[in-house]
Amino acid sequence: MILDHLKSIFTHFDKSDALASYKELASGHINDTYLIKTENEVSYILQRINHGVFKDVPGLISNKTFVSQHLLKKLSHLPASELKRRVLSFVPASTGLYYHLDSDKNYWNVMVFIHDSITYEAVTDENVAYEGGKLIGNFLNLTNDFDASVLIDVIPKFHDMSFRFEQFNDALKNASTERLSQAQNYIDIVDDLKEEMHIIQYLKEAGKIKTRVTHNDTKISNILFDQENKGLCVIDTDTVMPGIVHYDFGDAIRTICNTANEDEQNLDLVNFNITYYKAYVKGFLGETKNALSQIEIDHLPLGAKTMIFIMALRFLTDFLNDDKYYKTKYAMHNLDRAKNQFKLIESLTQQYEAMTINSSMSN
Ligand code: GN1
Ligand code: MG
Repeated sequence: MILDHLKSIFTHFDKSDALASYKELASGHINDTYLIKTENEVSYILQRINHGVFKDVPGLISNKTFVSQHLLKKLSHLPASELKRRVLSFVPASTGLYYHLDSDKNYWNVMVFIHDSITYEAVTDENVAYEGGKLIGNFLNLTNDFDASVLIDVIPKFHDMSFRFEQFNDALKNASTERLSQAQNYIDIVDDLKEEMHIIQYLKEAGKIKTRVTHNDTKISNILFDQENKGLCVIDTDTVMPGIVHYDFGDAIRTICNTANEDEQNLDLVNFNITYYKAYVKGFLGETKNALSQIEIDHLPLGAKTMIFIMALRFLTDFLNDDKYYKTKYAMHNLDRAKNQFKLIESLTQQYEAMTINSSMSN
């Protein structure tokens, strides 16, 4: 029984209290996440990290605890009650480590739950898009002087386009004929976009785009808002590592400007919301514009398109691989996710000119 198992895991984190109830939070695609409540009525997030995906879990845990420590220092002017809501706080196990390794070789970690916070799977309010941009921009600012050399590459080449194409090409070779034919139209789209989707990577490799500390999973469901819809805290810092601004800008746009959820099957509902894009850009550049070079700013729209594409490509690759990587709820789930992302690219492309960043967008 899950309850008994979670109870026993929790004893390794707090011996003076006990887990009383749990609720699974099923929005993540990789880890198992539970909101738990203890007998003393304290709420925590208890998480089992997928060590098939994350090969060095202790390294991942030290990355995210380092990031929290850095943010705590940067925000130390805030009152303690506010600080607790702005920075993820990890609970050490009785060993002193910030994880527990169970007898099945599973890694668990615990975070303090941030009360009175809201998350979204899709945005329905322009102000939420603006606040999201502000918070992601602020995260990049706050981590700008963070010593990236203490971070491990949790997933090497995570957003490297050539690497994702290699995986896609391997999947094409090994896929079943049935899945290949179901995916054919989308395989053709991938080919058509291939060159354009490498532009940002080439600029990075040529040293024209700076490497920074980035979050790498800035989807809307990883942004906590307070009851007034002000951005509160960026969560899920599992993938924090060196990267470029376009990853974080783009992955947030991917989810904030999609008029539907990431796995919506009715593609008529999936469109790129340019109003939310402009609101997000305003919030984002308000925080970051002095830290970004002109070439970085000029390529933000392409960064958005590239990040949507990379997710489409990864979902399609996993579909061809018979769903080995992402959690799926039904047979066509990964293909539906890929179709959704390709539809979003199509809608974005129709409005691409209006996405060009100009000075009036940031104020
Ligand atoms: C995965 O597990 P989750 O939901 O935090 C994935 C991200 C994708 C996202 C798509 C380690 O994140 O890269 O953007 O799904 N994380 C990993 O929703 O692959
Ligand atoms: Mg994540």
